[in-house]
Amino acid sequence: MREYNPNAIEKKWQKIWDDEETFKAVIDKDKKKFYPLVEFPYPSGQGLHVGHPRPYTALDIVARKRRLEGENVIYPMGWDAFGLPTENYAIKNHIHPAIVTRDNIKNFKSQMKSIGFSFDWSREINTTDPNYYKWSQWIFIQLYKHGLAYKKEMPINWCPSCKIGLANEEVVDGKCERCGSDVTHKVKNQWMLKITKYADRLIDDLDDVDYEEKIKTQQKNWIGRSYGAEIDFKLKDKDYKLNVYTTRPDTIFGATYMVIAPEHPMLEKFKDDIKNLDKVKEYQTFAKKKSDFERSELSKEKTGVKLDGISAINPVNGKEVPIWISDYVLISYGTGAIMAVPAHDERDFEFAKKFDMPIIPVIDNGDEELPTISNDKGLMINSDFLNGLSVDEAKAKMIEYVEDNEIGFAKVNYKLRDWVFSRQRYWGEPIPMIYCQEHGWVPEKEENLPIELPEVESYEVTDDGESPLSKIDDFVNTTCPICGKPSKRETDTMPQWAGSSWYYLRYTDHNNSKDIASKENLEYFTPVDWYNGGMEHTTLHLLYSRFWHKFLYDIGKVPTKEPYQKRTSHGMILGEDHQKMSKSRGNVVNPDDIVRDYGADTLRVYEMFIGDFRSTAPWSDEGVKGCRKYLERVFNLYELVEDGEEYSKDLEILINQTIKKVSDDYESLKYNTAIAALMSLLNEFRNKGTITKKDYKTYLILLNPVAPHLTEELWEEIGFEGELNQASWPIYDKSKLEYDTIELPVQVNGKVRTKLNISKDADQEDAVSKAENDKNIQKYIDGKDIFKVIYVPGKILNLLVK
Ligand code: ANZ
Repeated sequence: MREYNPNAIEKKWQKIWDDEETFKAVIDKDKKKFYPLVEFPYPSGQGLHVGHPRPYTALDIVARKRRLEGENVIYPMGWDAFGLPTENYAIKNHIHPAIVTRDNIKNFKSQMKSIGFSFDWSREINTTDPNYYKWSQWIFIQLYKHGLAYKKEMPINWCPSCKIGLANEEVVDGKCERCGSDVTHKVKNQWMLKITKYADRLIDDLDDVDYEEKIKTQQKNWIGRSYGAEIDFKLKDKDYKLNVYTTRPDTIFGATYMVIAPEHPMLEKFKDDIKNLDKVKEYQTFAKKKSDFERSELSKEKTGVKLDGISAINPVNGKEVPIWISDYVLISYGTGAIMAVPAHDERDFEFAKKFDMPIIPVIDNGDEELPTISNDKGLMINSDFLNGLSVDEAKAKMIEYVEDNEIGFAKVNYKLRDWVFSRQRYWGEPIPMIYCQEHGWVPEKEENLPIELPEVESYEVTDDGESPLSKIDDFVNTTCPICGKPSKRETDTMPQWAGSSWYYLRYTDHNNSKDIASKENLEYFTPVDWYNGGMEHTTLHLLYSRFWHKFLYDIGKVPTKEPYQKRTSHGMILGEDHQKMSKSRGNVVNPDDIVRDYGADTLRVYEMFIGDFRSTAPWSDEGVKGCRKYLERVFNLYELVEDGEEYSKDLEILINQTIKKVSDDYESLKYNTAIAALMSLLNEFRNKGTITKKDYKTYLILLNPVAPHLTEELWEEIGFEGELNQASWPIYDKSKLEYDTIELPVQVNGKVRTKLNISKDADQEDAVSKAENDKNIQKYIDGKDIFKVIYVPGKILNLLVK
């Protein structure tokens, strides 16, 4: 066996691909385009991690295969480079974040190149490049002009340690996603984007795309559309209506008390009437410390304070009901107030039990214990004019009733909140807005974009939580684009999600200085045909970018309603100890080491062979070695090759089957089984001892998408025409997918006695003579007379004997 030296081979081919711009995508209207996309990374200081190459290799396989099938593939890569870790690193080490970013990108890029991805590097983008973020700012201005960006005083999630406002999505289990500190609340004037205006379309248009079902479900749940009603409860002896949102207007006769959020404005308004105001205030302070997540946790012990001195009237029966404040009602959802129906709602039930409130069932559910939650089958009771109706009928009737009596209306609600778009940080896109005493907020003139980040001495957030930009007079002081009078610039920057909300558009025309991308390029290349990314981005990035895309579609900038035709996701790669890889656990595997010690092709094969692509998989050094061994055997396969322009006769069917399997599997995320099929074909080659050139050629092409360097090298070595990347993907012969021989059941007097391996087209004479020579059959026919033969070729042979 000759020695396989991947490092030399890999460097050689990477250079050829670079020099020849093999993977550069150019518009060619005669060819079908294919746009696969993987999430561009945040270029962190740690460099590439073995988790990164998993999706990159997967779609690289599809990209390479599709090119061989004659499609025009655009497979781009870039850098999502704004973000806190770089800024924090810059602060700590006194290096400009732009320099940190540049160095990190350099490292990431060389790592990626060493793995041989077929990215079109000529289209590389970087979200921190002013030529890129100019267009992020431009999109912001369009959003503003269309009423989709606005400033609002918001109780925002606040991380006291990062000193930064967090979007709901950045709060995980009540803690800051980045640093793990407990998140509190703070009122801030923030730029908001009205993603809620797109809530319906973000749900309904999921019908038109091919996303994995779990991704669709997560998006729908996140948007959380629910159908219900808003109903007014008058305060007793006051001219004030307390408005509640309920999805269950049918249960209103069971509303025995009300709960308002501790932040509800009614509390301020009636502070003179509330006799226990001290207790109320104390509770407000207590609630402020918790995140929405903690507050709405089901299992949590219920807390609350009953308002002393004010109460409300149930509008359908005139009964007086007490009002409580409790943190399980959130100010940010519905109206911030609820009618509590303890008989049919779990939280209300727990609360009522704890504070001894009456519980009145209004749906007859037989003997089931309260609270009955899934009560769609029972009929209404204790509910006056609703009695005897089904839940659905009662809902409709109640909505009609409240509308007729002008005490409410039908209402659709969404869990989705508008997107908090401001960050009081340095390392982000400056929000291109100017505040003028006379004209209020005015967008910067488009011809002045980009508004570049100024050089600063210190990136530290100010203690009052304002952006470091607020301390730079040169930046802050400007003039009003309308009247020219001295005005002040916005000093907040955009969140990390801005640049990634439209990057896939920029790849199609990344140098365009007049537009986000030209119409022609967008029309040719978009939408993205296949986007693979992590499940952790389903409710953040994926939703945000769909929102921006729909907006751009509405203003005529992009040709399609949806950015991504298909979305799949991959599982995480764990450490050898089956734990998430992390520095502190010491179980991190560096892809550079694998490339150096085993070769990039081995890394690629292993990353795909590690297990089902959608599932998490633990790393194993043994597994890596196994993949390396496999490639060594491929490297030595040439020994078996003899001349021959056709497939070896006895391998023909297996090869056709393998072409079919590998082709199908590469397209359906079953990379591991495709590789297994190639490994077993290799074994058959070895068993046979010799193979034809055609056998070899097909094998190299099938393996090429996974192990591109090695296969190119072998292709060149044996002298096949051109480079492998210009070859054509093999097409299997449908008539040669099954072996001719079948297992033919043979019956004697109607009972199956054996199965014969026989050609499926064998004639009767042949079949009978084979049967007569079979030991199992001889037992039953010896000394007897075959008086009749029933034979259905390929199905059955029945011998009738006497
Ligand atoms: C009465 C009722 C009876 C309710 C019943 C439920 C069951 P979704 O589906 O999530 O939209 N709710 C309304 N606003 C709330 C807030 N700000 N904080 C906490 N809970 C709130 O849920 C809507 C239901 O959640 C509403 O319907 C309300 O309780 C509660 F048998 O009203 B329901």
